Amino acid sequence: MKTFYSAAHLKHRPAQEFERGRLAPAVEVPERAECVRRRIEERKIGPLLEPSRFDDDIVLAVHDAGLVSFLGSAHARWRKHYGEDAPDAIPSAWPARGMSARLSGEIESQLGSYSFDTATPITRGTWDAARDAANVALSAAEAVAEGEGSAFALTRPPGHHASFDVFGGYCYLNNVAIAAEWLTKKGRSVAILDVDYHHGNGTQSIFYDRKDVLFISVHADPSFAFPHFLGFADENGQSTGEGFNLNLPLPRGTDWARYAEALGRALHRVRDFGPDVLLVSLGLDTFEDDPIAQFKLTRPDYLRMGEAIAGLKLPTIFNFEGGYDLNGLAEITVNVLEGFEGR
Ligand code: FKS
Ligand code: ZN
Repeated sequence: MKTFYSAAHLKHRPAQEFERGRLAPAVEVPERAECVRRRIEERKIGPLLEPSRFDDDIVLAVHDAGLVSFLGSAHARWRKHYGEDAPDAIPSAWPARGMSARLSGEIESQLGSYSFDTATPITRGTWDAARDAANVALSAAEAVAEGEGSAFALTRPPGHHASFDVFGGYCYLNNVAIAAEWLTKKGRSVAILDVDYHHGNGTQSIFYDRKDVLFISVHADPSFAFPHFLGFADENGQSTGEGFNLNLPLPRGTDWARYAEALGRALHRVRDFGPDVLLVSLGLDTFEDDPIAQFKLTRPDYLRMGEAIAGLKLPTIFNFEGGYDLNGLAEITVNVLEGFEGR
């Protein structure tokens, strides 16, 4: 299958994030996408293609114009405020309960208003990387709309935690949501299957009141896992979108037997819905050796995952999200693609 990839992701290299009350080395690093790209080439999965450039219109069909212009100018404004060699921008105050959500032009005010965590630094190159990741996802969607049976969008930074007007969880723009929106504008119905360890709160919220985009997520129960505040089993969608959101939260220590059962339910729901296109938010942090997650999937399980998704016989776009074990990441990612292709 075709893989879309942009070297622009290399410009996004956050140094640190807050972890357990301390600044720790960031885990969402360029080497993640680089090791996957190398293995795609070694295993001859298919051509590696640069994305086309898509207009801002499609980004703005998903995201708030204020968020988009903030992200585009944030680091320059941060440097203006704190000096040319200021480190990555990390928010430190948010408009929580009991405060006004008034937005001032001040950089700290905007950083807090548009974000939900401390794990998502804005660096000098973040915007270029995030904007081209959207192009990567859109290019994969375009390839499938033009008749490819499948495509892989090797996006970085990831996207599924970014909502209409809030970035966070290592995500700035919601690549999968932007691709899904583009497909619906081309008249296609879309199912999004999110298999990242973490709930795709951004994607869920963007499509929560819509029935032309089905959102299904299999993830670690938010009662113990990030993003903590969304992803519970009783979130089913609202108004016209009621019944078109399905969350399948799983406990700590989930292994393939338990995972496969949930995945089976998810695939069943996709089949019932009968979309024109399937978009997979492909997070690989369900792996047993993942440093920030607590599921127990093993290397061969990812072949099974790919095979199970192939069973739907739908035009399918795989879109890279999380996954942090740099020893296993390339192999398990490509296992999903090879399992899908029956190789
Ligand atoms: C403090 C704990 C914050 C953030 C976890 C983010 C997970 C991101 C992801 C994505 F796919 F978006 F990359 N943990 N350091 O894996 O869901
Ligand atoms: Zn994740």
